[in-house]
Amino acid sequence: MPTLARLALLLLAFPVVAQADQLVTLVIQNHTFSPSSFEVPAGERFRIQLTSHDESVDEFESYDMKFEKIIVPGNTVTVFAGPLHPGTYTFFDDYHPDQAKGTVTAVEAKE
Ligand SMILES: [Cu+2]
Repeated sequence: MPTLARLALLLLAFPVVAQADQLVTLVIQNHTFSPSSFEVPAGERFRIQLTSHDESVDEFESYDMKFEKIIVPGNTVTVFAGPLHPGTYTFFDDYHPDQAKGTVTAVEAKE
């Protein structure tokens, strides 16, 4: 295959890269996420920025979206997630998993 055609195919395969990632901001306080659930467009990468108002260390984690990050009180961390197929995905604070949990719902873009 000619190099240019190959390059065009490569670009088509990653249409999301050219777009700015959507940013979702969350807070954790008293080991509770706020908001605890939110929506993102399916098929797009996004970032979650989490600020901790907790008084002890938390671990922001998701098996579904494959991230894991320690967050100390007063700090802000950012994780990358997606692109996701339509559906609901969970995240939690691994140090307080029974209390601190939330969901992301990926919704198909409207035509
Ligand atoms: Cu916690």
